[in-house]
Amino acid sequence: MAKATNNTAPQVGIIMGSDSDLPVMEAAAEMLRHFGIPYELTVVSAHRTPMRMVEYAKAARDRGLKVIIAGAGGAAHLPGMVASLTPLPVIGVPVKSSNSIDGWDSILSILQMPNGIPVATVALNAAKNAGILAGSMIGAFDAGIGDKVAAYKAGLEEEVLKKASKLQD
Ligand code: RP5
Repeated sequence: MAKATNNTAPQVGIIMGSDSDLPVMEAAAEMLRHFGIPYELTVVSAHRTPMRMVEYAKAARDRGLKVIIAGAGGAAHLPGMVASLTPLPVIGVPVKSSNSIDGWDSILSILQMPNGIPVATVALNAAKNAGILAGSMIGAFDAGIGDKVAAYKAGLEEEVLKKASKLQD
């Protein structure tokens, strides 16, 4: 169904409601490549391809996925509906689509889930953070990946400290 990025079985599924979300969602894939986590990426629409969404979510765990990153804009029901159909953790990325109400439509559609069906919602268009969060989840059970996430965060700290020391000079 979904296109895998290499020969290794994907651990993270990146899905999005439309190919128009791809420019935003690519940042999640970039972080997963950085951490060396195999992933797959495809379009699954809650409204335009509802049966495909059900099939994808129902099969995800048995296919070996560990985390799903779902991005959508507008009436962004994809992450929540997928979360209702799988026990896997779902990270939701609110995408600011072209006809959005400043992105609030996407944010609230993904964030305001009912009790019992959580979606880990990142900030508007923050697919990069979704990739890092997926890395942290996989890294909690895989020391090699955990070390890569730790190194990434150490790099951020180093960068800030370098800038801070320049300001002091
Ligand atoms: C949502 O509608 C998609 O996730 C996208 O963000 C938005 C607009 O989709 P297109 O009309 O560009 O295909 O389902």
